[in-house]
Amino acid sequence: VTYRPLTVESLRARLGDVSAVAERVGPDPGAWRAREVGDGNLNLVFVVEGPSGAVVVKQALPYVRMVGESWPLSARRSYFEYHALIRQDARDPGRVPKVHHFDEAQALIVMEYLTPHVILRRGMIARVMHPKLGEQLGLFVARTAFRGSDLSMPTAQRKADLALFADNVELCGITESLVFTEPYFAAPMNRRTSPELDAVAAEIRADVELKIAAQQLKLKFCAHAETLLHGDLHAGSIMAHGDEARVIDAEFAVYGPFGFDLGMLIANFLMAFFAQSGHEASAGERDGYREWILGVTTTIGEVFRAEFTRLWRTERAGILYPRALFEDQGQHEAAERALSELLHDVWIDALGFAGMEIHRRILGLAHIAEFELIADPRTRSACEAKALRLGRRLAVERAGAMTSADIQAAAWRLESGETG
Ligand code: SR1
Ligand code: MG
Repeated sequence: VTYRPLTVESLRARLGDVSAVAERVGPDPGAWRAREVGDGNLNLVFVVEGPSGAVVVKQALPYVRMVGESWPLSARRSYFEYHALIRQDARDPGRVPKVHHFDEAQALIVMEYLTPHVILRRGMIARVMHPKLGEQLGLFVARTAFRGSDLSMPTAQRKADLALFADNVELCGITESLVFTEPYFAAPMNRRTSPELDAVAAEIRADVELKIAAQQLKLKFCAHAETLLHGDLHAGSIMAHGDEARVIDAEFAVYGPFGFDLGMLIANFLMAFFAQSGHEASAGERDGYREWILGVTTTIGEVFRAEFTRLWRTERAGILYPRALFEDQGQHEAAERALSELLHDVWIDALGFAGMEIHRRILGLAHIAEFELIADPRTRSACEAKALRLGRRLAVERAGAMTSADIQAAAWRLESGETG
């Protein structure tokens, strides 16, 4: 069947005989109500509701939605998203939406409707706190990282997955260009939201240390196929309600370095921290919320470390760091040392990737609502400039392995107006 994009009008006729939808929404498509709710950069997303319940239908378009048909993009990304979702659900059960149905030819996935969950970005603009957010995200990143790697998987299966996701060339290419390259030269698609940032952007483009760091990190991203990444784990890829967080939008999935998802995630909280002054009625009003955001970054790092450690001790069945070399010879301390050295390297990478993510969200094509919705350009660019400074430090000084406490202190110093 030829691929055709769905519309609100055509959806009932086209999905009426899909039992996975009828079972959850109701047997009579005439009673279904559909609305398009996609506000991301790439896809169509429909909520379909009926007498029995609701589902989400996500369909990939053959182009980049935020740019238009002038930027073709294979709808096959839906295939990678489907395969990533089922793996993530197996590795951290319940953290991603349940897949009800996948139609490869139509590049569409019918999945669980998360309600009343809200995209985390929106929540962080509205000052919403989620008590278990850091814990749940730390667990997700640790479990998917460990269980998608040669630390855990049978190696033939890991290699088959490596091959499967290696085909996700186009989305991977977006990350390679948009995250690691374009922010560091005058790329045609780059955007800055106010001329106040021109000087900082020029400084960044001329910054040799930073550009070398960016390419070192790009090399890691391209060539260190350590685990199956979510690949786009930002605050728009998380939905939350109360004490439940869910991770969505896995279409950028690819094998890459352990620290990539962790770094991207932490960067998004740091940016939300710096955006707060653009959303508060009076200076300092949101200090408690700022504390909460930074606390989440610390929790993510701590929980990641603790869970990765637990899995190292209990699930290390893959070809890497085999027990035969350590525990089976009574060398338990050596296994712990190997773990701690690995975690050190992962953290350093994560710091670097966090720096890249911050830069590209301010200087590149794809920006974030936390900054974009700050109406006053001077306030907005002041927030962005602080984030850019921290981003540079994270990337260039990553080998110094700043701790979460160091990052918090640096963020507060920048927030209070220090520039050094
Ligand atoms: C052209 S796509 C731009 C960005 O949107 C996605 O969510 C990814 O973050 C990508 O880099
Ligand atoms: Mg997305």
